Amino acid sequence: MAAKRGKFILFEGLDRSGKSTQTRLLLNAIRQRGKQAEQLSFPDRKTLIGKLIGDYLRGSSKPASSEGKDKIQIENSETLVDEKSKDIKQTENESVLDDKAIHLLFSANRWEKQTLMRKLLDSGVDLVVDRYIYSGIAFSCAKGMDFDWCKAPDVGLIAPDLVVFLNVNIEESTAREGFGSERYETRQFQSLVLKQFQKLEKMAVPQSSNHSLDVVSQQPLWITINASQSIDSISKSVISYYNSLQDKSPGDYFIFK
Ligand code: 2DT
Ligand code: MG
Repeated sequence: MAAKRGKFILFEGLDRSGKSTQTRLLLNAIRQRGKQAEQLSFPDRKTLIGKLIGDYLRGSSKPASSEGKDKIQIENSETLVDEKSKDIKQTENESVLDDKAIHLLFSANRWEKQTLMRKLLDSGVDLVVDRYIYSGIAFSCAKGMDFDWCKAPDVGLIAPDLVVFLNVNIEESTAREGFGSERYETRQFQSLVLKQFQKLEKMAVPQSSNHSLDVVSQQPLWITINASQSIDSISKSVISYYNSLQDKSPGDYFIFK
């Protein structure tokens, strides 16, 4: 075990907000100092659970926005039998795509990485993570799901030391190359997700005005960065926040409550 545990930095934001780029830049900056750092991304599509999630995200059906979408309509007319059985088949096929089921899979995908994450942190390795708990809550609540229900399966997970929320203008992010290829990537849904992220931001511990993070806190610190700035200036401010994080001992983590 190392004398100091690694730091856990999380990037959150909408699709195409620059998370992957900033994750890579922070990782490089840490490694250049001779410190070990590893990158994790959620969902981790390589695990068995992650493969189910990947199939779901690549699926063509649009995000559900109402509870009970899978309720089968009862019809009396015999001419509707074919339509009815189509409905039933679709419901069977989509049972794996139920909003609650997929939410739990995203959470399970985090739980299956906990042992590894603890081991890395305790041996002094920094973790730079692309999406985690907050995406889990924001994307599901954007479908109209209950906040407490969405939060519950993640309670007990190791929480990050610092959350960097890359706040992007939706006009900009949805126009970026590659946007629109996966399930949640519609402008309308992204704006609902953004509202949820803004709620989470209000609940989080804000950055202190003097830019020092040595605040005694029971929660990770949340930094919102304007993601329309240049890649370089975003990266510079991320690194300066990283530099001001307090050292902690192995086993001493924030736990998501
Ligand atoms: P990427 O584009 O980053 O691969 O994410 N998502 C993610 C959820 O709905 N719940 C979660 O818990 C996580 C981690 C965000 C794919 C999509 O999955 C969403 C976008
Ligand atoms: Mg994406």
